[in-house]
This record gives sequence, structure tokens and C-alpha cells, in this order.
Amino acid sequence: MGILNVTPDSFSDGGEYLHGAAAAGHARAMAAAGAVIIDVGAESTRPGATPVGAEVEIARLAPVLRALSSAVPTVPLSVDTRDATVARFAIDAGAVLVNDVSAGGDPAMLPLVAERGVGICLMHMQGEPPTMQDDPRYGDVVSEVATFLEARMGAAVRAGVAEEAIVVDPGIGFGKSLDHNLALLRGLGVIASLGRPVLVGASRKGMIGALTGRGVAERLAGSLGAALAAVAAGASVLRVHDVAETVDALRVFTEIRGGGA
Ligand code: HH2
Repeated sequence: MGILNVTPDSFSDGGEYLHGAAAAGHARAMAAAGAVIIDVGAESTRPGATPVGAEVEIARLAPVLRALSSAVPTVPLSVDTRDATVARFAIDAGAVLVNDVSAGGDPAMLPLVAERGVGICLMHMQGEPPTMQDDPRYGDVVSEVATFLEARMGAAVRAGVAEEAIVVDPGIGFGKSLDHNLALLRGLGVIASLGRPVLVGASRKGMIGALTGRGVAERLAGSLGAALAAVAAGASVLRVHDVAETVDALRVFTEIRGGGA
């Protein structure tokens, strides 16, 4: 899953792809490099970010989704939003997956996903982006996250979402310390035992910076390390900024393990 942030303030690529032409070019390059989903987000959820509201999200998404429908017509599009109004707009514009970092926190989200027959990624987050990194605490982070995701899967199915339409995500960096992130990545098998594909997004995140001492622009190698470790531990979808490099790393990794890319 290639990341396309159409935001002025995302932590690593804010402001780069705000306009349709730049976004389309980047999407084309990610698709050519092997992205099989492009995740378009119009609201930063980095630590400290403030919500922007549905109108702003839709105004940012509209020209970009239009441009993508002709630039990458065969690549499934995902919309990264917590707002059902925004999701509805994006689905109408061609999105087939809702990537919801609040796991259906908007009461209208799960019924919408059910009604429109699209997929949903249910992600775990403790707290809210403005304050989520202020001293996050857990008893046993892996079992708490797994229990939350199981409950949200249940809520989605009760709302009419097909179980096969669900992807789950432990939410690396969303209300988690470095130790919490490491425990979750080591314990992905527990999340995978929920029976649905596990998505992991560690690309360029703070945990990579904490482990390598590198700034956001220099986290590629660390991100590749996290991506391979995630796959080894049970991830089946990787949400990344650097698609070409991740695909190469995965190809070598999976060939050596005997699985094929
Ligand atoms: N991380 C970010 C945004 N959306 N969605 C899922 N499912 N999993 C993630 O780990 C995840 C996500 C944050 O990264 P990014 O989009 O690069 O930054 P920003 O939130 O600043 O736009």
C-alpha cells in the first residue's frame, strides 16, 4: 500500500502532493513500482495534529481522486479518513477501501461500509492524535490491542460488513511508546490469529527515528528493516512511502524464505 498524503502537514511528505498533477505523478510512480493499493489521506493524524473537518478533507481529496481515476485507473484506491461523510465522497469517487484509524469511531462509518460493500481497515489507536503520545500506558499491549480489534471486527460484522472485507492494524505510533511498538511488531502473530490480514504502517515513523537516531528524510533503511520484520511476524499489507525500495526488499526476503513475492 503506497501512501499519498494530500495534506500540507503530514510528518514526512506534507505539502508535496497537494495538487492533482503532482499526486497523479506520484501515484503512477508508486503503481509502476509495485503498489497494489494507493492510500489517499487528506488529514494528518501524526502526533500533535489537529483535525481539519470533513469540508477541508473533501476539498483536498476531490481534485486528487479525479486525477487518480485517469492516472491509475486499475489500481484500487483507499481513503484514509475517520469521517463517514468523507468516506462516502471518496467511495463515490472510486475508493474501494476505507482506512479508518479510529476503527469505525464515527457511528455512520460501519453502516456506510456495509451498505456500499467496500473494504475497511480497522486500526487501533489509544487516545486522539493531539495528545496520544503523552505517556501512553497499557497492561499487556499485545492482548489489549488484539481484544480491541476483535471487538471492532465484531461491531463491523454486526453492522453488516462482510468479514472478508476487514483488514486489521495494530496502529504503530498511535498512542504507543517505542516499547509498545516493538512488542506489537513482535506479537503480530496474535493479531493475525484474529483471522484477517494484518496491515502495518511503520514507514518513516518516530520508532524508526528512535532506533536509528535519524531524521524523517533518512529513515528508508530503518523502515525497510521494520517492513521485513513485520512480514516475518505475520503482516500481509505494508503501508509505505517508499514503494520501489520496499518491493525490492520484500522480493529478496520472500524468495529466500521460499514463498515468492
Ligand atoms: N499511519 C498514518 C496514517 N494512517 N493508517 C493505518 N491503517 N496505519 C497506520 O499506521 C497509519 C495510517 C500516519 O502516517 P502518515 O500518513 O505518513 O502521516 P500523517 O498522519 O502525518 O499524514
